[in-house]
Amino acid sequence: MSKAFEFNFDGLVGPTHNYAGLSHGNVASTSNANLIAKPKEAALQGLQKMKALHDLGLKQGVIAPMERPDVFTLRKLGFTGTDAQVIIKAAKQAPKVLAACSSASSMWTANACTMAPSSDTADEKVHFTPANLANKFHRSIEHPTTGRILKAMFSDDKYFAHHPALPNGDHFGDEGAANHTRFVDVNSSKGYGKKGVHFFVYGKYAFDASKPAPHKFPARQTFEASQAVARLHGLDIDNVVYAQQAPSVIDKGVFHNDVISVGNGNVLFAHQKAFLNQMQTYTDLERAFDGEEFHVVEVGANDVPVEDAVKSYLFNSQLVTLPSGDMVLICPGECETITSVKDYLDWLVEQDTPIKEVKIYDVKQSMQNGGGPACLRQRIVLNEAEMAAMNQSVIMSDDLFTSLNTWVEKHYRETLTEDDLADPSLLTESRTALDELTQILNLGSVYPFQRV
Ligand code: SUG
Repeated sequence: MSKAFEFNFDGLVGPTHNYAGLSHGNVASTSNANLIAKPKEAALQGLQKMKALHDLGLKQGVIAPMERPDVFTLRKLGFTGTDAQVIIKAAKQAPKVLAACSSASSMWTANACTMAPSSDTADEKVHFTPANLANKFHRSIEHPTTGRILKAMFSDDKYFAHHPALPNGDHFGDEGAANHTRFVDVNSSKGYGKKGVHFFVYGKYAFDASKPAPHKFPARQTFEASQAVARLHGLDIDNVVYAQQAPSVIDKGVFHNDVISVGNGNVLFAHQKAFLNQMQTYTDLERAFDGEEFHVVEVGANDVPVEDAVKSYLFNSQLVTLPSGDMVLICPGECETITSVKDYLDWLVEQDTPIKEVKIYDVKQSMQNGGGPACLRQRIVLNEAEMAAMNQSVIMSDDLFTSLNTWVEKHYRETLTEDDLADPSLLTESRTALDELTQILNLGSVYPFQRV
């Protein structure tokens, strides 16, 4: 098999980016509710990060946002009339429902799906399962369009297998790659294309109430959902490790595992309090790695308290391997302003660990809703044949970067508040922008308004 590469597919921030306090358990989302959002700045910040990683020699792509406000969902909830009337009525009768149907939350593409590379699956195809995001209404309405966008990016069924999202409801709550990491020895001749270890982290058991679970905030990912995704993707059970997130850290605001740990290649970078059975988790990963070198870089609670990890999003950094073979941690700006984290990072790069460098990017607009650099990207591993077979228009390049910047400048508002969501012209603006975007990215008619 040919060499495989890891892409980061970042979510393009949609034109309705706003702060509506929709995510109970996500401290940034609830504490920044009603802040004035800057959609244009948010989208440009995201594009800058994509371009920076592209310029580092990494493979970078882009995932289109959702159609918002979602009048189709509002109609299912009983709002009638023209599209404008639906929005005006929803704004009057149920403003929080309108806000949920207007969220630009699909920008956090770590939650778009879970994927498995062809090296790891029984039928040797690349598998995708969009996440049902069942725990949050505003996110649970993403997966049908996400599934269509993924199919428009990876359409050739000789190489790509697409599953529908898991059945909806709390029992099979699935948050996608935010709770899934694939480990692999990238130094082999196959690069990311060697058979990897799939690490699924869940917050609770759905069918066994006697097991530990958080008390204050919801556990979004269930053990049963993780198992279902592993089954659907045809993974070899010897190459799958499950671990439970510590309920105590979920109750401190760690709503996804990617807020407390991140992995890449043969390295796990994790907080000391991340997992319910921390030592067992490390042992299980080492065993699945089958005697090959595996590194755990653990951050002690005395160095970085969980609260500082949540505020800084230290673990929502992207851990990437540069073409030189060195690993770099791509951190959000907030890691520089929280003293314990800054001191830790200054110390880390002086140590003998696989993490050689730290780079800081400003994604503050996303951070204020609880989304750091790692939330904004979905990792997709493809070999050369699969890369040739995919939609080439979604791959980042100097030209695409220029087109997308021009597109954002043309269509996006400078500011947006929750009250502005009542304005029906936001729908027209958003659809005009997305119609043009589907042409830039060669996606076809993926949006509901393009399919009526
Ligand atoms: O699902 N925030 C998102 C943040 C997702 C972060 N993703 C990862 N950790 N992978 C969420 O809670 C806030 C929207 C609002 O309140 O307006 C929101 O949906």
